[in-house]
Amino acid sequence: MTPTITAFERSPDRGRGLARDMRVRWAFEEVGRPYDVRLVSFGAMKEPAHRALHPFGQIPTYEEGDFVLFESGAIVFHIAERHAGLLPDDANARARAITWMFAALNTVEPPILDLQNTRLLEGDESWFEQRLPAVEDRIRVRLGELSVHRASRHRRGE
Ligand SMILES: N[C@@H](CCC(=O)N[C@@H](CS)C(=O)NCC(=O)O)C(=O)O
Repeated sequence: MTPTITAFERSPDRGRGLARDMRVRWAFEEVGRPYDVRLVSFGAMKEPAHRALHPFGQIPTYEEGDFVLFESGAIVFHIAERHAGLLPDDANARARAITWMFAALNTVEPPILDLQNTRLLEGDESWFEQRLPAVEDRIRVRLGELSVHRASRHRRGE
């Protein structure tokens, strides 16, 4: 059965691909599997029918018959576990790949999201200009840590 995912009917980023259905679409493309997309409006996302699929009334969701998932990371992981191409077979290499998946979602994404929320939701606040540099700096620090890690692995020939 072809799975169906949900995506924004009207994207706040005007279709630039920043919504989290992108990572699910990307995973499907990488493993060469077909999928259907159901577009949902902001209103419909908060209705009981959609909340039955996603407790927080968000996208993306994943449906395959009666089987339903939410959370983009869990959906990508599900696709990766069922189809070759995204996760290595070797157990340790697989665990390392999963570690990076959690790191992306739990450690790298939060400061970036904080910047997006600060700009979108707090732009009119009197303290916005004072807060912004600290928010931006946390992203720089995190991305800097990634660069240092990559460089040290490169030096070790890994
Ligand atoms: N942690 C969730 C976040 C889902 C999420 O924030 N989705 C956004 C689109 S990228 C959404 O539906 N926003 C609308 C809303 O929260 O009302 C995931 O990775 O799937």
